[in-house]
Amino acid sequence: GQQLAAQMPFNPNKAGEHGSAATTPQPGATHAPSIPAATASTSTETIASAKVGSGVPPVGVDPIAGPLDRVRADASGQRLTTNQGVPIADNQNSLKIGLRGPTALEDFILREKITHFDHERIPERVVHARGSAAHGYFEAYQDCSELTRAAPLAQAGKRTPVFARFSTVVGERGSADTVRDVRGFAVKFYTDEGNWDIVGNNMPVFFIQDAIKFPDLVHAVKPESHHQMPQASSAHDTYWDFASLMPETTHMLMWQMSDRAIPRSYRTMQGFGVHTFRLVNAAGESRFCKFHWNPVQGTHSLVWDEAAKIIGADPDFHRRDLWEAIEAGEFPQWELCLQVFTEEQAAAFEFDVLDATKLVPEEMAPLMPVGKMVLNRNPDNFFAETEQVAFCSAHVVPGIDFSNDPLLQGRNHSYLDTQISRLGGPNFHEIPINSPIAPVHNNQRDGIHRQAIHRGRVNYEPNSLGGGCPFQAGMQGFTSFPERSAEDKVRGKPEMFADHYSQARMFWNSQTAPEQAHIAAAFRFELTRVQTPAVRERVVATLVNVNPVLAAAVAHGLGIDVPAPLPLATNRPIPEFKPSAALSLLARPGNTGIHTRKVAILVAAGVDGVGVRAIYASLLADGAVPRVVGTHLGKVKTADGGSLDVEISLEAGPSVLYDAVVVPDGEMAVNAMSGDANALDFVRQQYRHCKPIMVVGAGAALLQAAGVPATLPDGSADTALVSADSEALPKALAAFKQALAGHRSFARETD
Ligand code: HDE
Repeated sequence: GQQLAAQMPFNPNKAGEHGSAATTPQPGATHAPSIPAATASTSTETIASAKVGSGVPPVGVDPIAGPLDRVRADASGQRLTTNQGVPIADNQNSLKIGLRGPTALEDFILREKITHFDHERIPERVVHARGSAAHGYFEAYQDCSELTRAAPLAQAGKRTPVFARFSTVVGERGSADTVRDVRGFAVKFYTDEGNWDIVGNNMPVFFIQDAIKFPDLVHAVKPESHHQMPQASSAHDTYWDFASLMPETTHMLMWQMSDRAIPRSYRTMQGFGVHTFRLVNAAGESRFCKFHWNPVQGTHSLVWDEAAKIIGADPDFHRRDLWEAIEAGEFPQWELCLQVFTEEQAAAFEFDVLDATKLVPEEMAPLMPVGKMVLNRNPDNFFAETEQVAFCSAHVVPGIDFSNDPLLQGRNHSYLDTQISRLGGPNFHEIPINSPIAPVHNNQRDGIHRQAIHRGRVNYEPNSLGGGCPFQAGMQGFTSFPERSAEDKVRGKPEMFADHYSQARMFWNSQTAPEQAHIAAAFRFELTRVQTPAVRERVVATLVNVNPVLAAAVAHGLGIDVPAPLPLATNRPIPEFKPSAALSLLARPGNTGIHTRKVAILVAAGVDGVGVRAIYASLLADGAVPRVVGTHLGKVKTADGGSLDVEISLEAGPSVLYDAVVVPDGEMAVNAMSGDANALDFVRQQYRHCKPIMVVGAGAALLQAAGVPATLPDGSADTALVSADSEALPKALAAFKQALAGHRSFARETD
């Protein structure tokens, strides 16, 4: 076959038509050099079978790069052509009847170019429109075949390529990153048994219990239909009207109003599959499972005032952060943990595991780390990859199966369905980013934009004319777990679904004091924006059922009395859950130290240049990202007569874009900055947002000029405010780095 294919004419733009010849790069073909040369010349088939299927590809090699190479375009050294490959002589001028005359309809070059442009946009995702994605791999820690047949978990060290997309839910495609919202956390595994998607969020529960309510939820939270406001925000009447009339949202509201909704980075979020899934092993035995992704970088969130300001300072804050970290070789990693429990255990829980508004506390079923995901390559093209990727909760592989969670069952329909209008037809699985590495053979045919050219006349099964191929895989293939069921067909939900508050209470009780304060402030903010008093009151009446302190704090913020609690929807005894430390964001500091933390070093003429260089080098050596920030670009004169290059100005790089600040020594510089509103705001905001600050020598005067307190509000020492004179610099730097690794000093907060 290969010989035959090699003799065939080869059209590099239609590689898919030419069998295995198409998978071997042509002599002289230039590909984006995103993978090591050794693999760039390996055929897709070899990569798919040898590298993905059976074990461990060489370190740094990404098998998905091979298949994608086939469609990568590289115009370097090439002449400009039409879509038909016709060379274009003049791309500046349309064809006219006389230089000042009308344009000729004959100008096919003009018409083709404009027509294509007219159709460049596709509909954005109905939810999760704004997102960013990256390639990487999943590496299994161990053989999990006792639990599941799932291919990526088949053996220790096995690597499976992945593509992960993070997103906000409510905002449009061009909206800002740091809005208060749930974040999507979707991972596509290109396994050797087909594609498996975990389409999760950064919160482990959801707003509603049944898919039939999803359009109502989304209509309520999206910009209001008469005037399309507000953008990318839940702080408006229709959302809270709906939420307060659906008390099942309460637990999720607690998460949504927590700092989880304003992550510092996509890299510092947890991910959750949310629903109960099934693991099925080769013997057909099944256990329930929840999927958790825990960031090796630790969890870390913004504070609200900072998040709101970043929307203006850099609307691409999260997108840029992910992109830059990967470009810098700081590959973000997450551990995949399975939370496994049996049907018998589930039956004994005081909640229903089919209810997506409930989580399984880690104390009731521990997490088992089974592998890690490493994101190590940015996409080549946003549209081709990040925009066109199509995730689907129903994309499972042998070894993974669904539970009867009515939300999940509805999702399994929705995702494929929505792609048909978003990506324009039923063949979206052939778009390179969506096509599996595992071979695809079936009798599905035709449809808009079909890429594959199926040979022969057999497009049905069973057949004898095609030798019975493609044949059913039998027990090798996907088999649904034969769950027993003999029930009436009804519309309704189990009684246990009616407890809406016990886990919301558990969440509240599991938060640290600053986290609780942030939740109360978030409710206050959102409900202050709500204009209908009855809606505000109904939300507070819901919160009374969660915690009276929370309800009182929110009521106070709204200037209302605490209303009577909303009636409970069940007579069943309400379970009491113990606080779970794992539910606090502060429980996972991470182990990457100060890597990728951005530190501003404020400079002006007369700054201590030697000190700045030493601090810069020391931060850089430990993996942080220092930046010299001054009033304007160019050089500043240093105290010793030398000069420093300013990397960004105070205007373009305001405080909120940095995790910490250093004010170096140099009296003249500090005097100048003490009269500069941008510099004063910079240190004030660093302080207000609880970020580590280091002042050296005269630098302390800038804090005084800005009115930054020298101690914590209770009078005790502020360990995140490090003061050094130039002699003690190494010691001060060590203390500063420690504070930086610990993120923030919430004890300062007076918001
Ligand atoms: Fe989604 N959701 N969803 N969702 N969802 C979509 O699919 C839907 C739900 C999630 O980066 C859509 O391709 C229904 C829960 C993510 O491309 C759509 C229900 C969770 C993404 C859809 C839910 C999610 C989506 C829109 C309730 C966390 C973005 C575009 C029954 C476990 C994936 C698209 C990406 C996207 C439907 C609820 C996560 C319309 C009907 C619960 C991360 O199909």
